[in-house]
Amino acid sequence: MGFLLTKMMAVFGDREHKVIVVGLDNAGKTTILYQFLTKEAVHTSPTIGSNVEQITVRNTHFLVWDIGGQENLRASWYSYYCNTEIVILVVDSTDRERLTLTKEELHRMLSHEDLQNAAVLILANKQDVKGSLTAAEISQILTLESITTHSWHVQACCALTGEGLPASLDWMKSRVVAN
Ligand code: G3D
Repeated sequence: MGFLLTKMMAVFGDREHKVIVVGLDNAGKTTILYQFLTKEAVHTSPTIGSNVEQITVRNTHFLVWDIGGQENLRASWYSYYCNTEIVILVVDSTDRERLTLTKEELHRMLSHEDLQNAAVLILANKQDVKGSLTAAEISQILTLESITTHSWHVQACCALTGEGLPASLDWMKSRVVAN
């Protein structure tokens, strides 16, 4: 029965789309994922290893992998790339000092062959904090305009309130529908 259901879902295009959530430690990845799931902010502890959750947006199913962002874990991000349709890069918009590192990680990631067909959603998180960089400023620092090989979108958000996250999900849905 399970097999039949899986086959039917494949035929009708109702399959899961793989999404990975990356970003430096403390960017807000776990908080965003739980906002997607519960629409409520939760208390988090640093992501150790990876968590995977299913999110459904109006009949479109995403399988979302939250990958740890500490330095030792970043080296293994590539092992999650295979079959990824969307990369969500979470940026701490208050962490000006590490944006150059984020930029390097982003461009390194996009040069990986397993991600050549993936779309990239950059979440400029922590917009509630006074003095945080705007989405436009982050876009400029990450040199997003230079990315011509991948579809990308930058979205300002606040994981604590959920502001900006519904629009992110809409963009994700539009990307997988376009493919
Ligand atoms: P990570 O999974 O990327 O490592 P977390 O990041 O989701 O664990 O979040 C790291 C810290 O940032 C948490 O604070 C979390 O509450 C906070 N945070 C996440 N998103 C936002 C946001 O939009 N605004 C603000 N102000 N804080 C946010 P603690 O204190 O638990 O370490």
